[in-house]
Amino acid sequence: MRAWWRYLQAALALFGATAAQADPLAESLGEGIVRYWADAATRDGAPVSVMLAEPRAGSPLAAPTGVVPRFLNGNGGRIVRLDVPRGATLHGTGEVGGPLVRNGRTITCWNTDAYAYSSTSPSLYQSHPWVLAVRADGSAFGVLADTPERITVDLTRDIEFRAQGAAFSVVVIEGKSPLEVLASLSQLTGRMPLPPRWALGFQQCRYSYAPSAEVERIAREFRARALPCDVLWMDIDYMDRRKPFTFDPRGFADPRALADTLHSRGFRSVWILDPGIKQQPGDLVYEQGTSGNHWIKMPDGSPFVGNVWPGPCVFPDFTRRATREWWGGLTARFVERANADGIWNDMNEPAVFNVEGKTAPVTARHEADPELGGPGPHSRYHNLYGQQMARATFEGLRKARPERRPFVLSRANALGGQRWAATWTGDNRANDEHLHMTLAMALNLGLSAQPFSGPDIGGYAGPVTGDDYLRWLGLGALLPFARAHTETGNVRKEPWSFGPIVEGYARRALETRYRLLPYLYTCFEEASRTGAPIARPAFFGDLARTELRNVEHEFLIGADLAARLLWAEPMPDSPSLVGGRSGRWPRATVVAGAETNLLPTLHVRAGAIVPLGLVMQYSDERPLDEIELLVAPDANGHAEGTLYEDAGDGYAFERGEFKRWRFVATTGADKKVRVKIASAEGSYTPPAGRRWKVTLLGAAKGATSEGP
Ligand code: NBV
Repeated sequence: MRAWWRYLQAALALFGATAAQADPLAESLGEGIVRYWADAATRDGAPVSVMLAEPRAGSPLAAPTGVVPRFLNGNGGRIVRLDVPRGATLHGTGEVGGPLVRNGRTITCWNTDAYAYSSTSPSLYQSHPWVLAVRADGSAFGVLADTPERITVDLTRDIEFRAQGAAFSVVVIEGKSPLEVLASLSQLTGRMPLPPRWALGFQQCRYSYAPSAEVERIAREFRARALPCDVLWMDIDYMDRRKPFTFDPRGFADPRALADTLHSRGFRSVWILDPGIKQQPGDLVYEQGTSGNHWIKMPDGSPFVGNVWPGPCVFPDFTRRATREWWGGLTARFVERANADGIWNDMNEPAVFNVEGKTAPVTARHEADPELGGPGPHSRYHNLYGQQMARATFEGLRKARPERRPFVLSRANALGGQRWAATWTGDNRANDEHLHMTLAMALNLGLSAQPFSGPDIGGYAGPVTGDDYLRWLGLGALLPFARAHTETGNVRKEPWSFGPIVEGYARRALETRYRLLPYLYTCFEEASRTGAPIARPAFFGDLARTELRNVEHEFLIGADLAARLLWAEPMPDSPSLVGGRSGRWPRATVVAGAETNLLPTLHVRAGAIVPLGLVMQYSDERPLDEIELLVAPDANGHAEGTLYEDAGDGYAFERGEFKRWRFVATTGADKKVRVKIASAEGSYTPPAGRRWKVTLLGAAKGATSEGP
């Protein structure tokens, strides 16, 4: 052995690590995607990959990636390190508190019930062992540690993964831009399916609206006050003694009648279902689960029992297909009884009360199918528990109602779980720290393959002032998942709870979302097809301007619309994508009367056309017979834009029943802006009498225009 090698080994040993080998084994998973293993023996002995949507055999490598992982062994664990190029900013890492730029941060992927967490909590509800690095020149690479097990992602010096469990590979994705890397990531891990259009509407929740008369009262208030809203949520108090799949015989005696009333007023309903099933001999679900061998077991073969809402509970082993099918069937019968429109999976880390670690013991046993790696301990399957529960729920709904798109919200999840559920950022606090980090959290989820997320608008824990409520709502109403929620016993947080002035602005914030729905739906469709995030960091708007990398007071919705949170600007002259006099992001007024520093301003990219709909009280209140095209011509008088539309639910769009309109605007020598339909792909028939209205922005404001 050469002397320098021995010195290196000795030096590494001092830090508790030893070099395993200089050149890892590399195999291609597609263009610019390389899977690295410590060596062939590790690869051959490693458990099956579960972070990728499909098992993939590697093929011989064409070109290595710009960064190559180094596999080290130390202190009985596994360490993988990658260099971070100078000036690169790091993002992603899934659901994490704190800033958008993750350089210097450390997190541990271990799904945790993190009530009232903080910006430095090491583990929240979801696991995404994934880092997106954006180099100073705007090119990007991503690094995925392909393991569901507990793993620490340490970005304090470079990119370092540390884990104790089974061997895993590291997948590196190269791209000319972050969007290109995210396209490959979603190709590997799966994409969010196109949700039903109503799920893009505003949603109101509380722990809990109960009894059913209270739910109806909330529905009436929304409509009487002309506050747009699509969905009301049922939290655990609708249940009979908090047992999943039951209804409180007094408060929710006739859930179907409630759903009918809600539907007649244009509301959908989403109902919560937790995984813990009360250990109660004679109880139908408990008996079925026991005879079907559906519970997670202890090493001695007895079911694992943990305390949650209903008391001592057993927990379905969602790593088994048979158990997922059983649960999917229970869920399907439940939505039939309640005529429910969507399902909310909560407590699925799984959360367990009054035990160390607040979850099942790592030694508990799962009878996982070979597809997930076969029977194994909870230490392997913990981070997949919520994901597989969401999968069971989604697949159950899909099977029971093949003509409807399922809507599932899941608190716990893992990379890849975007295929089955949307998410929210858990039990946040109604304080400044959370108000400020909410955007970064939603953005980093979007940079981790989960485009469909948002916070508890108004904050889950603690009271909120009217002004802060408006800050939450203005921001939240522009994020992909827009639901207000708060905990039991907290102050009321409906939009009318803070007096008429706040209510007036709240109405404007909600109307803004509804005006944006056609554009938002276009962004959702793009996300479902390409993996592009819906909410994007401001720096996506200009990758060359590295000073934008940590801008958290502005963000993009798709590529063409930017929002600016005036209240979040760190200093008056902080770096800004939309500010300055360049006119590159002219301001758009989407709803009149929304002028307050508490609500975001909106800006359209010069060169873009953004389609707007009409203000509605719920997303399908009336046909979209008028579309307003916000046209912001660039310096050459040119602009382009897209609108995607379809029936809003069902799967006819997969058979071509959609319409993808492409608009092009040009400016003539007469200064007139002419907007034309450049193409109209698909066979969906838009509402009869569709009108197009053109509104010019920026320098073109006031010029004459001609619509399509
Ligand atoms: O089901 C009650 C709550 C729910 O409102 C919240 O959104 C979840 O994050 N749930 C947690 C369980 C109890 C938390 C204290």
